[in-house]
Amino acid sequence: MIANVNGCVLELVTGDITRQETEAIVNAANGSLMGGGGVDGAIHRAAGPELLEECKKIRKEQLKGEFLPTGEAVITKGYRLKAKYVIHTVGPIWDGRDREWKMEQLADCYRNSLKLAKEKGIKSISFPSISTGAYRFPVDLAAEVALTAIVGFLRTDPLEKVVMTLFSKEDYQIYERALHKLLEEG
Ligand code: AR6
Repeated sequence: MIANVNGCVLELVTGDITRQETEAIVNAANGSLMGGGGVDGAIHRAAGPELLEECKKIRKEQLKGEFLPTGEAVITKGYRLKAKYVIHTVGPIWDGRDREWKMEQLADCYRNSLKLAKEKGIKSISFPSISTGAYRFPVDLAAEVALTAIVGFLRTDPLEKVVMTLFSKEDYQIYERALHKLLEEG
């Protein structure tokens, strides 16, 4: 599905984000930035070991040894990926509690990644469905939060292209329904 938001192409696709050709792809990382499973593992494998080296440097220098807080984002190069940059963000872990706060943190992941992309002059970016794998955020709620945050950002600050790369047909359909609903509401 393709929508136009304030002159920006917003596209939903199914597929593997490591193969996306947008200028940047977003990684659903954890605060350590040291890699992991899911999309994080796939991105590190496809980018090669230099990615972990740069993440270590960011932990040490930019974050002074601390973890990257939930909802925040940092940027590295893409190394062996087609994408020139990887934006790493940390989604909230869903445990059914603090629902509003977790939704806000998830929205922050999208807003802060887009903000960082804008600051770097990046024109196209792909997101995975942050927090809906190992972090167990319900996909229908995550779709609503993600798309509301993206559309809200683009309405004031458009890029050329934003892609949501969904890993399964089921997730794609959930995001498609959520985007239709959001655009109908205006
Ligand atoms: N391309 C696109 N989407 C993918 C890919 C891929 N190659 N691989 C998985 N997904 P998850 P989280 C989907 O678990 O929930 C890691 O260990 C997946 O099907 O990757 O934010 C980190 O280090 C799901 O829809 O991320 C953290 O510790 C979505 O990506 C933790 O998992 C997110 O699933 C983060 O958990």
